[in-house]
Amino acid sequence: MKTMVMIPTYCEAENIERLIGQIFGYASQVDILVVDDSSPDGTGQLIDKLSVENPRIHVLHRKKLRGRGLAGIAGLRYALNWGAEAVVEMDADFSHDPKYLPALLDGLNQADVVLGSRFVKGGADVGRGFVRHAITVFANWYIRLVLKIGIRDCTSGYRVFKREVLETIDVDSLISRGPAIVQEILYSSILSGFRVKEVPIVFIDRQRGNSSFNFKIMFEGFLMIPILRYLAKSEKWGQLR
Ligand SMILES: Nc1nc2c(ncn2[C@@H]2O[C@H](COP(=O)(O)OP(=O)(O)OP(=O)(O)O)[C@@H](O)[C@H]2O)c(=O)[nH]1
Ligand SMILES: [Mg+2]
Repeated sequence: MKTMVMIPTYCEAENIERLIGQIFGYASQVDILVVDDSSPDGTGQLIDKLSVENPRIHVLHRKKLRGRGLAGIAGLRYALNWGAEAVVEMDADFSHDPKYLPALLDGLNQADVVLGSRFVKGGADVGRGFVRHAITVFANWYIRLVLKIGIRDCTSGYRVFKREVLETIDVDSLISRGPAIVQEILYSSILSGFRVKEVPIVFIDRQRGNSSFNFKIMFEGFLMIPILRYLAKSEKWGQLR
């Protein structure tokens, strides 16, 4: 299956080269796309150099409005245009261990969307401080309650989609500009009737580089959830987007 691993980056120069090496080690058949938002630490130039050496490394430089959501949309669009039959999304900071790639890709035999999940048997959230862990647990409870979905790890950004899912939900119509894109895509996939499977992962806290997490981003994310629910209930889904 033609597979693209899409990694959004903002200041990940300390991580990205080693990560790419490990991804090819665990999943030699994939192409890798890095979507960089003009990182001031030189991540973009580093990937340019790597992509010249290896044509299976692709890079998309975004110059205007920065954001995890906007970068994700651009990356998924690129992967579809490239002809991907499966698209993996993962973070650059090693929280998403590439060793799980074979299990995640294998999950596509039973589902259309496969999530790397911290909250199913065998999964874990390791090394995060009490506050970050509590925020994640609360966010999952809140998202399940508001969106009425039976997913254990709704905030996991480590997942795989079949091409058909991304075509059906229409990535260009997504409205989230920040990390809430993760929930919007998941919810949209479920509303469209696709099967979701959760595969256990042990999530390790970022060891190098700087976090882009802050409370503004967190509150924007919380606010997006009832908006998504409202759009779905009022059958404006797809029209307002
Ligand atoms: N292109 C792009 N990528 C981003 C942006 N913000 C974050 N990312 C990337 O999205 C992924 C997740 O961001 P993280 O900073 O790890 O967010 P987090 O996991 O909530 O927080 P920490 O792990 O504590 O840093 C990483 O690969 C980031 O480099 C952005 O504005 N643009
Ligand atoms: Mg992270």
